[in-house]
Amino acid sequence: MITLALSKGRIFEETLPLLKAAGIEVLDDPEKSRKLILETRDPQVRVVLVRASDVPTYVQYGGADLGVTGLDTLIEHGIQGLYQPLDLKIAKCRVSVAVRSDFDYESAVRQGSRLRVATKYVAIAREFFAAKGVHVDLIKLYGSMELAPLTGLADAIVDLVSTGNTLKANNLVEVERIMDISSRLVVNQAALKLKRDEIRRIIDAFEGAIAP
Ligand code: PRT
Ligand code: MG
Repeated sequence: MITLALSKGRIFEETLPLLKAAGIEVLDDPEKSRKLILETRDPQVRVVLVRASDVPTYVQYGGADLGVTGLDTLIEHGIQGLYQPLDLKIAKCRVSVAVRSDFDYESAVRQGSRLRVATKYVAIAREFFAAKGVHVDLIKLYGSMELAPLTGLADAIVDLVSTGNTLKANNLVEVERIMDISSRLVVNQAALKLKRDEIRRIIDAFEGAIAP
């Protein structure tokens, strides 16, 4: 039996075509069912639904053999014990720095001011500002980062942006692009040895179905 960890929402939706190409059609709709273990057309493959930020943990410790996770989540979790054979080129976005439109980020940086930065992505933010030589106090949040500059909790946020509509709706502007993000296939290293042929078949089918 092969277990694949996915999160509900955009990763599940955007992984479906890749699964189909691998002959692994999922038989339940996670938006309609409360099941956390989903059967697929292939009796040897099941899908488990976990929080997006738990996918690397499931795969690292063997709760799942494979998983699909955003590069953002993967970097924050750390890559130990995870084989990353494929960039699936789905759920694309970027990690950016954003501030209130009336905050002069450039001069704050130029003057060497200490910045308060709220984010869910503390590892990515720490590394980015350290490389720039900007001193920051990082405030860890778990969601609704956009609210932090509006309430005075922080000067800036580090968050995911795709269309930019969320920033615009909250009177925030993107002032730096830190990195481009897409989702990655991650594989448990022990499973790759023990179930080599089955896992290789899935990797190859996914690879053949990735958008150019
Ligand atoms: O909700 P939960 O805490 O369980 O997990 P999650 O929020 O990490 O899950 P989910 O499904 O929202 O995101 C899973 C992955 O999708 C992320 O780790 C990214 O790799 C990827 N992804 C791609 C995105 C986006 N695009 C995206 N736009 N994840 C989140 N967003 C959010 C962003 O945080 C911001 O609030 O959408 C908003 C911005 O969108 P725009 O289009 O208005 O710019
Ligand atoms: Mg979310």
